[in-house]
Amino acid sequence: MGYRVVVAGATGNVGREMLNILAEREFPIDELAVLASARSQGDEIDFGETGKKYKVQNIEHFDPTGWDMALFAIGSEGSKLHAPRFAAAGCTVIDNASLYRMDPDVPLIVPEVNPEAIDGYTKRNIIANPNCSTAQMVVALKPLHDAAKIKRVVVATYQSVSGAGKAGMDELFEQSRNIFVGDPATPSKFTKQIAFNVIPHIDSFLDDGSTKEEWKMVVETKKILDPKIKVTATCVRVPVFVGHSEAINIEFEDEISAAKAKSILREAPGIMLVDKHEDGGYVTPIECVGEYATYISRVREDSTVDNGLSLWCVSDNLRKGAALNAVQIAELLGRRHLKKAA
Ligand code: 2RA
Repeated sequence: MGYRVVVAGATGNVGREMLNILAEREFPIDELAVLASARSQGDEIDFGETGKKYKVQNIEHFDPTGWDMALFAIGSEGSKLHAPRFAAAGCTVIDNASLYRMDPDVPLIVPEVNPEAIDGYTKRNIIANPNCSTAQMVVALKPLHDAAKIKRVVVATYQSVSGAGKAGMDELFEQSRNIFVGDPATPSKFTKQIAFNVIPHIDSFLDDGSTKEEWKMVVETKKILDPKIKVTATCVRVPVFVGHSEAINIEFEDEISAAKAKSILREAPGIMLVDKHEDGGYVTPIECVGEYATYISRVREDSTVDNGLSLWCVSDNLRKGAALNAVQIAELLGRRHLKKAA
């Protein structure tokens, strides 16, 4: 006996990965509904590599009554319109948008970090999935925080264009091709040329000069891991198709050596430590595509502060940063709260 599951936004980068991962992990599904906007209604979509195909239904006309859970990847505007309607009909919404993340009545969950917080979902029947750059960082920070208490984090991100959706990927592809054939590389989705360039700007600017993407890393880390941790972030878009990278510097209350940190990370859930002091003895975004793990490399002591460490962290932003984490939340919800499947 399984669940009646909805995937909304199924034609986008994250929605497709949600379907792939539900199939790969053999999530117990009795019935699946695949939704998107009116534009995609009637399109056929693959359910991972199961060979099954589903017709896309228009979310506007879908009645969520009797459905157990809905994985949403439809952006904040879509979530605002539809999440309350699904939740009120008894269908638990696992939402990838930023809209509800900081709502005190909505748990913000990374299953390796704060699984117990999911119990609060009954207040609104909505569970939020964190921002991609936060998700992989808190997976890396959690076991180290448990060991030596983190005081402060300084992070610089190197975020792939798939974080900006299919349009971002198309823009990198087209600009690269145009540059090779001598055509203009005009920006449209991004604010400057992204091919052969980097852009220190993701999401909108805030009054203090930071960006919303940077703010998300600060407030979401506090909500998921510990409100006492100070975080300062610089978020940068780079010409990589899939896979976000982060250079993370951490200051701890207690002493922790690089060797100790590595032995902790080696055992930690969701983490793969690849850290050899030789050419290529670290992970780059290309190698993390299609994988579940958050990869950690370059763990070293930072002698410029007391109890400091620096490390490199890479993960598939469409998977751990979005779809995989959402499916892991669905699994957690099933285990802890829904009685049907094992
Ligand atoms: C990005 N944070 O990479 C977004 C995706 N969630 O732009």
